[in-house]
Amino acid sequence: MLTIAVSKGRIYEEALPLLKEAGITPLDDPEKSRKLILQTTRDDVQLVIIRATDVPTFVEYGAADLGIAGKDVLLEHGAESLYEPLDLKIACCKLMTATHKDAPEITGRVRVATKYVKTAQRYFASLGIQAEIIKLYGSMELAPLVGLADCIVDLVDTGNTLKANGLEPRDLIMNISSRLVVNKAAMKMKHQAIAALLEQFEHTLAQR
Ligand code: PRT
Ligand code: MG
Repeated sequence: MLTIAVSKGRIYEEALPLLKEAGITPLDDPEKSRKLILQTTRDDVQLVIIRATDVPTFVEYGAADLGIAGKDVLLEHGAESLYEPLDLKIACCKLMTATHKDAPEITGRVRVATKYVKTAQRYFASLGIQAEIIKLYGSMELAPLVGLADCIVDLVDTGNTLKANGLEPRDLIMNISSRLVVNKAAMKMKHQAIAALLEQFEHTLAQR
């Protein structure tokens, strides 16, 4: 049995066509069902539905053999403990700094609100900017508006969320997409099944 960890929402939606090409169609819809383990049209494959940020943890500990996770989440988790063999090029967006439309350029010392604490720390350190990072779990856009931070580090897709809050994107930290991750022991123990699945995904991606 192969267990694949996936989060609900955009990653699941965009992963479905890829899974389908590999003969994997879940028997329940996670948006409607309360089931956390989904059987699929393949007897040897099941999905576990978890929070996006928990995917690396499940795969690292072998609770799932494979997982699909955003590069943002993997960077923050520290992905040395996982194999990351494939860029699935789904759920794409940009990790960026953002601030008030008329805020001055960031130099010297800066206060940054984000849920990406490690990544933000690394980014500002690489620029030689002293950053005080304030960890938030959501609604980052609010922070500059109420004086909690000078800027934020967050994911940007259309830019509409920033715009609606009078903020604008500033610097690109990294282009983000979702990656297939694999548990290291599973890669050895279930090599044939995992290699076949990887090949199928690669084939589908090459045709896009
Ligand atoms: O939502 P929940 O708290 O359950 O968890 P999550 O936010 O970690 O999960 P989810 O499903 O929202 O995101 C999962 C993954 O999708 C992320 O880890 C990214 O790799 C990827 N992804 C791609 C995005 C976006 N695009 C995105 N636009 N994740 C979040 N956003 C958010 C962003 O944080 C901001 O609030 O959408 C807003 C910006 O969108 P625009 O279009 O207004 O710019
Ligand atoms: Mg979200």
